[in-house]
Amino acid sequence: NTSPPPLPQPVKITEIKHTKIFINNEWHTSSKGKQFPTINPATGVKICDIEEADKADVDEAVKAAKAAGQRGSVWRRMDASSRGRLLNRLADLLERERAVLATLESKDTGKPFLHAFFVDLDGSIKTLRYYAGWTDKIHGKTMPVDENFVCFTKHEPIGVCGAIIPWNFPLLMLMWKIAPALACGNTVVLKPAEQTPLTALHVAALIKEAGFPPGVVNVVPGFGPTAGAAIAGHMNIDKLAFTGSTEVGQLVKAAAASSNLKRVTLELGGKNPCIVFADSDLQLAVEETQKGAFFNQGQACTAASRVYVQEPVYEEFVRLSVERAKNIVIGDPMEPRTSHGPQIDQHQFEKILALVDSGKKEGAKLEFGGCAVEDRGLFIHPTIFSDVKDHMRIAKEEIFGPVQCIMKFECQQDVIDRANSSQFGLTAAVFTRDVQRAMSVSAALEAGTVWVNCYNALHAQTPFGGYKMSGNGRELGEYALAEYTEVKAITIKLSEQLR
Ligand code: TXE
Repeated sequence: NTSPPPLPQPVKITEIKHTKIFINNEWHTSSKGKQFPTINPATGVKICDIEEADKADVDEAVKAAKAAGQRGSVWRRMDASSRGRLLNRLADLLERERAVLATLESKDTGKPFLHAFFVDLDGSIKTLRYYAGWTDKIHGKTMPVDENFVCFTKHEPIGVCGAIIPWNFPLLMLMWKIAPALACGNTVVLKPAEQTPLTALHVAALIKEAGFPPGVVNVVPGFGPTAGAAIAGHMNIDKLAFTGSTEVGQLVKAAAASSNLKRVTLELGGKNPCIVFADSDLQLAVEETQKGAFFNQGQACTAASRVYVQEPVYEEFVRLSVERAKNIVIGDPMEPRTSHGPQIDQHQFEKILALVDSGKKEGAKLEFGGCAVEDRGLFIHPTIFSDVKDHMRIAKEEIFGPVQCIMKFECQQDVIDRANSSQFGLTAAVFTRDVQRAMSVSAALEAGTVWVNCYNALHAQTPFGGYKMSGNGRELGEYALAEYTEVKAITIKLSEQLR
């Protein structure tokens, strides 16, 4: 029998189980007695109310996290290999709850259920398992110092790690933060985005079920200027990992500097160039750049938002891109055929449409889409502009919506300069069949990730992060361990030299 396995199905959820603040493995109501609604962006209907954390709740969460990580605590005394087993057990629970979590994620963000199931859940589980394997492999070094000293380093946990995450990949961003933090023995206070608290709270219940000691992970749903600012400026948070807008990235780094100089990693915006050379596999380039532009309704920091196509294949590239866009199915995110859902909220919806309008006004050629879906709330048609010029707003600003901007180029040196002329430097892509060219262009691009003949190829093993104003530090891979450890040098004086 060669028939493919049946597609996973969304789960019928009649009542959301976890809506409260999670501190010390217990559920708490808001200290201010406030709640906020979380809305399904596909329907505009409220899913449920969530207990709203503010500064006082963050203080409680930090107290719990600090106590959980102090010298002599269960967590601090736990063998590294046992920490790995706990992370793997959490991954097992994510596998068990995969359809539930994908359903919650789809309802809360509007992304198609199957994307949540196959992309977000897959990435989350793999991230956990990858860092589970690291727990007992975080080694120091021995230094051959002069005279009769022995010197070695230990990599120790930093302490309480604050995490502030966005709404575009709520579960995946949570795992990118907590998995390396816990692997290195830290404790965590995490604030999900106010638009999408559901999967973080469900995972909190699984963290308790897996057997993590109380206080090791705390989840404080709430808003940026209140709960988020309390984390960024907290005197007892030792490290902050933030993913979100560049503006807020600047605010949290300033707050970290003026409070206790907590370590900060930032993963911010992008305006990611893709360079398609005339010798490339054009069909592949069309597919990958378009998936890169429209994936997650364009709400991705890696969005392929500037596509430079070499002059001889430019017309054909535009034609094929428009053909391909016609096959995108806009609809109910729970339906298996749907490939395109709504934007997250009214604010983003309006920001995107304003940028689309600016593109029309500034003279870009609208090839496809270019407006909201009629009578359908927050849905926007996938949009393609050609003849985009570098000075236009749509070529410079992060749109964070389903808008593909296609530009023409003639020579390699020129396109590299244009690709690099941005404040951002997150990702970039090159399409060519020439290995020498792929290597030369990759070397010249100012970006933390360069994809060659592929797009959005992210792996738990590979570091991710930005040059320039796209961020500081790296997430994922072995590199992320350095962001979650302090290095201690221990120097011992011996009575005689070891020679
Ligand atoms: O981001 P915010 P928004 C970009 C994208 C998007 C724009 C605005 O261009 O259109 O940002 O999105 C918390 N102190 N990205 O407004 O506000 C907030 O509660 C501490 C790119 O949603 O940066 C949420 O948890 N925290 C991005 C998180 O910051 C604060 C993903 C992100 O929200 C805060 C999302 C404050 N003063 C948006 N204000 C990416 N890199 O993938 C807000 N927050």
